[in-house]
Amino acid sequence: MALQLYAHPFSSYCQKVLIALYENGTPFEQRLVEPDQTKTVEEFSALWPLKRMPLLRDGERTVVESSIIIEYLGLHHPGPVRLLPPAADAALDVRMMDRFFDLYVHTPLQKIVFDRLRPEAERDRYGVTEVRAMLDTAYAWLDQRLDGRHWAAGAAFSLADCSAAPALFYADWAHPIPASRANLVAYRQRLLARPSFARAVDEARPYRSYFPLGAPDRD
Ligand SMILES: N[C@@H](CCC(=O)N[C@@H](CS)C(=O)NCC(=O)O)C(=O)O
Repeated sequence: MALQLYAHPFSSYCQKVLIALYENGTPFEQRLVEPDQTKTVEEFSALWPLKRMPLLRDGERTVVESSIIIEYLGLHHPGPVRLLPPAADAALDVRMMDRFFDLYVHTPLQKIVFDRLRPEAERDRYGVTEVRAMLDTAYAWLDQRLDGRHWAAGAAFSLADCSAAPALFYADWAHPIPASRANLVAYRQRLLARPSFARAVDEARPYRSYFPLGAPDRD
């Protein structure tokens, strides 16, 4: 039975896993989680009451959390591209950068986006100011980290880059990366040029109107 991915093409955490699947040409069936797909939404909610995409089904096994799904794919459905290095110490660096992108780029980005979806009177201006400051700090740290590096951790494209690509893509829309952070700007461009991510970005194009802050007219 084919792997099934409950996901939406515009969702950044889903794109993180799509990149891993596309890197290895792993066959899977996408189950589109959209409000009008009621049967799929019901299945998804029953499988994972927390209702956070993506969710992978492998036969009777359910795997959640994007980083865990990518590690699971590497263990159970490996392909030519290893997204975690075999050496445990090198893998730690990849996992650290994966955590960095999720916690200090992706999480603040989501706060800005979800805040915009609230009724105006319920918005959290203080919280949004705080996470914008966190993004500024994260951008500054990443710019230094990326000095002389091609990918986020080690020499090869990894789980950390799967995490970075959609997080930086949308973070730059919500809170632009200053041109002065040249290493980070160049890294975001390298990610956009990676065929696996370019494909995910293309598949998400029809949904750009979903971006609550208004998508800019660029990638
Ligand atoms: N930590 C989770 C985060 C997943 C997540 O936040 N997914 C978002 C889409 S990008 C979601 O399902 N949002 C639905 C909602 O907030 O109701 C992961 O890594 O998979």
